[in-house]
Amino acid sequence: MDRKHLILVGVPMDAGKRRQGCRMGPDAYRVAGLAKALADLGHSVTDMGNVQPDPVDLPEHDHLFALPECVGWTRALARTARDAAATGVPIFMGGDHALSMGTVSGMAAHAQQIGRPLFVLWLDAHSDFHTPNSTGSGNLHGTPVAYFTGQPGFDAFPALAAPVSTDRVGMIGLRSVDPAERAALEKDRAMLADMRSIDEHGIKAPLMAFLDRVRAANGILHVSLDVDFLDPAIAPAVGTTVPGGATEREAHLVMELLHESGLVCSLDLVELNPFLDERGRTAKLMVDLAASLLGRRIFDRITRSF
Ligand code: HAR
Ligand code: MN
Ligand code: MN
Ligand code: MN
Repeated sequence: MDRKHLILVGVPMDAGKRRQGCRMGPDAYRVAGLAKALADLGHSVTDMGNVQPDPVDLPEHDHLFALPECVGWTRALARTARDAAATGVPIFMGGDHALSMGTVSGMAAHAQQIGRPLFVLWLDAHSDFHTPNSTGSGNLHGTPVAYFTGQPGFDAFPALAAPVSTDRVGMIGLRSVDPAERAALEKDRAMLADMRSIDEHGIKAPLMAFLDRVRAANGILHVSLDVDFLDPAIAPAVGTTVPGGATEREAHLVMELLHESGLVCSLDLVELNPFLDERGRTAKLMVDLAASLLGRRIFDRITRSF
């Protein structure tokens, strides 16, 4: 089997929105046994502990929640991602989704260094495509895709070493997109698969189409998995539940297909709020999904056509 060096990075970030609790995410993944589940697959696993945000000398903003702290996290995480990617496959244990401003921009810098384009698969109920100018909530976890694709309005944040153009972004699981995000997405070229289209065509079709694009461009793929991609009935531990999400079987299928693609270079596990969990079930499900992405089979296959 394809043995990888996996680097677990704790990101106790809670600054991307007002509702608190995601800072407990990294320890919930540790308690749920993420490192052992991945090591049992034959990978080498290092937990590098938790990252902290860089100190930033910026005033608080009157609309954007915790702007200086988010800028500090973005700086620290971009550096951490770029450095970790040089030696292995980083797995970012969040933390809220604003952490992807740093992880994706750092992975894009790594991709540029090795001369391959970075693609991003966004598994989420939300498109997180607001800019600081369009966000109604002022919560920066609703903005990371706009940042790392180079949309305007992010002057307080680090300049991007390598923007990820929107035609290298695929979103699967959409069912809560604000009007301003929709207007911006309609003008742009990201591949979008909402839950209605998944109901009609299945989840495999858009994923394989996107993976074909990555392969054709000799790209590498960062996967950003938001807990609310999943249906809240199976994954209650998230502050922004939206009914009608992916089922457990759909989510495992996505992970197994991603494993088989061999294209994944890095992974975010985001928006887990352990304060809202039921006896750790959401943390455990996220660990199981990460294990599927890294090669675990739930059982040995025995299908024969009839
Ligand atoms: N679009 C809404 C906003 O900007 C909700 C964003 C929620 N984002 C996440 N991550 N939970 O996907 O506030
Ligand atoms: Mn593999
Ligand atoms: Mn999100
Ligand atoms: Mn979401």
